Amino acid sequence: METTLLLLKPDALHRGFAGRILSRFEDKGLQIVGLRMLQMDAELAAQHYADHVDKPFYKGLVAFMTSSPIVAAALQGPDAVEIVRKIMGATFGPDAESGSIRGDFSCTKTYNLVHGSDSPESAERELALFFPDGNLDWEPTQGRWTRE
Ligand code: 3AN
Repeated sequence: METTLLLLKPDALHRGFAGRILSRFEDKGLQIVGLRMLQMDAELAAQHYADHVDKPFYKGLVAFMTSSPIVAAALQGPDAVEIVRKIMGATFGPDAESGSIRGDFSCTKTYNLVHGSDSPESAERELALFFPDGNLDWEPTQGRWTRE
């Protein structure tokens, strides 16, 4: 069983997609075990995007991510990291497959609606940033039908 971090970026909230996007993960059988609405500050953005600090898009990405509130969700399920990435689609909207969130709702590189951890190790690090109090270990009862 894995738990991963999903972020609904500012564009997802401005465009009123928060509920619809979260529903896609719930529909698949993933469980929301943690949920927060917050505005990232520069420090949290720097920690979260530490791997990208030298990239040319870093400054714009941080400015965008700190510009207005986001939603952070902890999603749990078997292979949650991989499943979430698949449902999100390829990084850039124009490349993302139809049927994925980015494929259906984004036609830009920057405004791609969602972030999902890219490995179990990243998930652990990122969940600690956005859910520092933990409390993600309660036991949902849907598992009889969505787990093997
Ligand atoms: P993903 O979010 O699919 O894991 P990463 O980790 O390669 O993608 O990039 C992190 C974020 O940085 C992306 N979600 C995207 O918003 C942004 N990003 C990456 N490359 C570019 C780029 N060339 N131009 C603008 N934004 C970018």
